Amino acid sequence: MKLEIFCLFVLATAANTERACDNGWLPYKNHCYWFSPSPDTFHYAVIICSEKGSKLLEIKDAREEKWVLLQSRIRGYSLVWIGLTDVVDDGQYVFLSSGLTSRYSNWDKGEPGGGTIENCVGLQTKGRKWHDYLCTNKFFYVCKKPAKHFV
Ligand SMILES: [Ca+2]
Repeated sequence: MKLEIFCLFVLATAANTERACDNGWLPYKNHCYWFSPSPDTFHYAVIICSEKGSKLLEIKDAREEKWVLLQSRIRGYSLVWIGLTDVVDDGQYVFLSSGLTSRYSNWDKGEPGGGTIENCVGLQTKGRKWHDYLCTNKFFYVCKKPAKHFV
């Protein structure tokens, strides 16, 4: 009897998770994340995320970043694009979706250092720091959208 109740609980939990995020998306703190199977340019990553009804990852805080790093490293990514760019005003990095500056930042020493040449931000999964890169580089990326209900 106890085992049956436990099984029901597990099933209910699994069903909840499925409703919160579509297949292929991972839930974390009220959001769903999709990890790209292949690397692409910053621009193409933005298009793919948009087509999926989501945004290229905009990191809110160190905790979320830590979780993304974990998920990225088990997939063998060495770097992921994040949705920050200074393409409009060099040196002024803003979120791609809102145009606003990020409260959280995690630049490596001497970064961003690419001037007007490098205008897109990548998170290095080994160094766990941000660097600016040529937007035409091809890196793995993460799409993010709100979960359908809180998990
Ligand atoms: Ca720049």
